[in-house]
Amino acid sequence: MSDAGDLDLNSLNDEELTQQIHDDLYDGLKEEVVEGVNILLGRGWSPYKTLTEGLVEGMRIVGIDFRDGILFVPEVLLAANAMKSGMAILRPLLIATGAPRLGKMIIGTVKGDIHDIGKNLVAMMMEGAGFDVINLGINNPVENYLKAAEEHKPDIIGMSALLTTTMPYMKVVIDTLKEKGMRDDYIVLVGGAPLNEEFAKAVGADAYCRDAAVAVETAKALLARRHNLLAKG
Ligand code: B1M
Repeated sequence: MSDAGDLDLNSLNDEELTQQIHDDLYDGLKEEVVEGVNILLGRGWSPYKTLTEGLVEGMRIVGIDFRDGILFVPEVLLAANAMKSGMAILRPLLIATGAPRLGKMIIGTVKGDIHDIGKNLVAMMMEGAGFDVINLGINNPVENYLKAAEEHKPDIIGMSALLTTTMPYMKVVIDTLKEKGMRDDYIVLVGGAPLNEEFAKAVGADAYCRDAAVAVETAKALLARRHNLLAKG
């Protein structure tokens, strides 16, 4: 899509550079994406603005062409790797906010699903907002959630699914928590592109989170509500 070879990214204005990052992400050009992200940060862009307008928007475009059969798995994998390199620069900046510690969350992508960019982004934003986050990675069977819940005693269990074929597994996890009498010990948040509020309700989650920023707001609100309820006895 782009001809990034001998282009001086510094010579582009913000709008052109953002567009170029989208193109470089699309082409899986890791080093160029990293350079673009660093330039935007150097120009005073916040890590969050850089993340959403530079990287997430770029990946949205990749998703459209993947859906339409213009891009295939190998190309999308390269794009995902370029995205992750950009995220690696932003992560320490997003989590180093010095926010007071609010609580603990475990989060993982469910069994059968290996998509992890959105889940990692949620983990980063939650850390930045003051949550301790235990990231369980991808392809998690229910046992992993149970083991991590027992070991880390989190306030929140987060689950991510990007496939219509894997999202029903969230119900397996929640039903197992119910069977074991553990469901009410946790706030369960779910997210991922194919989900919606109705689905979250149907599987018995506490809330659906459309994106990472909503995940942070929802976690804070539900945790505050829980603390109030506990205080009232
Ligand atoms: Co996949 N893939 N993929 N893929 N892939 C989708 C999801 C798809 C929609 C593409 C398409 O057709 N348009 C489609 C699913 C269709 C469907 O189910 N109806 C699809 C498919 C079909 C597949 C394969 C089956 C392809 C194949 O092999 N033929 C295969 C499945 C592999 C598997 O999991 N078993 C596959 C593989 C891959 C790659 C490995 C190539 C790669 C993943 C790399 C990686 O993650 N490390 C990949 C990618 C990159 C995508 C798209 C293009 C982008 C996903 C992404 O990273 N988005 C995706 C297209 C799309 O989603 N439109 C697609 C950016 C990210 C920031 O957004 O993940 O939505 P998102 O996360 C958001 C919110 O959803 C929310 O917050 C995040 C940040 O704002 N959120 C949460 C997410 N998780 C949350 C958890 C929470 C809260 C909020 O917990 C509290």
